[in-house]
Amino acid sequence: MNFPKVFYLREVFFNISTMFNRRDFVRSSVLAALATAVSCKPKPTSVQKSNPHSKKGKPVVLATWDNRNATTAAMKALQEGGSALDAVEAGARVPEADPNDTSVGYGGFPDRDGHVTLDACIMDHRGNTGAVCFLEGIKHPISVARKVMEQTPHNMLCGSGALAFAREMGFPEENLLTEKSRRAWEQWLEEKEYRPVINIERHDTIGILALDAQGKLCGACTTSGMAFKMSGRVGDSPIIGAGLFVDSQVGGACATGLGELVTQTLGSFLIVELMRQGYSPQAACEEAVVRIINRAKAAGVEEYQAGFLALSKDGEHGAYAVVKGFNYALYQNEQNRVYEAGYKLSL
Ligand code: SD4
Repeated sequence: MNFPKVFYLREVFFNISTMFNRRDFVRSSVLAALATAVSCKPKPTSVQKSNPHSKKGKPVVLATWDNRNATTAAMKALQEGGSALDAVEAGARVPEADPNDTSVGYGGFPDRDGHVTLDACIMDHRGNTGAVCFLEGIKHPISVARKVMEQTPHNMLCGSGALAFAREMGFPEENLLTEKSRRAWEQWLEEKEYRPVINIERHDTIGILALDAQGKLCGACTTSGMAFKMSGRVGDSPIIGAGLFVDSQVGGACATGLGELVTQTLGSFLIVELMRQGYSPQAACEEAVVRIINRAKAAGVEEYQAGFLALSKDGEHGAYAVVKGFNYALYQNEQNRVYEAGYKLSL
């Protein structure tokens, strides 16, 4: 049963007590015993299922896709005495600066009007959050998101407000549209006749989680979003709970893939809450993928991908995707490796 326990029990009580019309004390004692039995029922073993590559051990850095350069930078930050927050920021800045990564920062594919617009968020081990969305002309939105968290009373700044804040904080403005991305956009204009298409994806967004040796867990997520999106479109990546969620007492999770579906299911928050209820990181990721598939069916979305990563406070990880092709980088026990994630649907 996937309902949070409290909600589920409340429903059980409400339905049963209405049926019996609150008749007598004996019956309510039976109900109490029944409820206790439900709550003590052992969890099915599938919720404790572990990832075949999962180990325990701190420190650990986990990132979506083959972002081994990012996990290296994050681990280096930790080894040099930086915090888990420094680590995820350092890691996220690597693909942001890479002109060949067409899903993140500099060189990201533009929207359908030819503008590169960026989304990012960051979350620390205390539960503080910062985010920017629809930001143009700044190569490192993750660092602007961190400044939002640390220097403002707000969670998120958007568009021209985010840009004005970035300028105020001294971030340089640059043209982020590379020649390669401009050509890809022009070709898309010819083929797609300027129609918004929901399932165009390149899938290289980075979500990154770092757990330091002291057990502090932080996360970051940064993207240029869906390629050739409508102007102003914001995906899941800068939305706390959707593209990223962290609770140092439990674990963290991040997402990549079709942002509309990830946002509609609040996938990262869901995973952390399932881990809080005793799900392993792997089982929690698998459940989040099932929710995505159900949502896609209901919305009539046919071709899509979404993938999740989860990291527990003990350093155990999980990874799962809708379809084949999602991989991730794990830096743990002095090894920096890429693994293929499991997936639910075979095409
Ligand atoms: C978005 N989730 O904006 C992002 C896209 C993505 O790899 O993950 N691409 O919907």
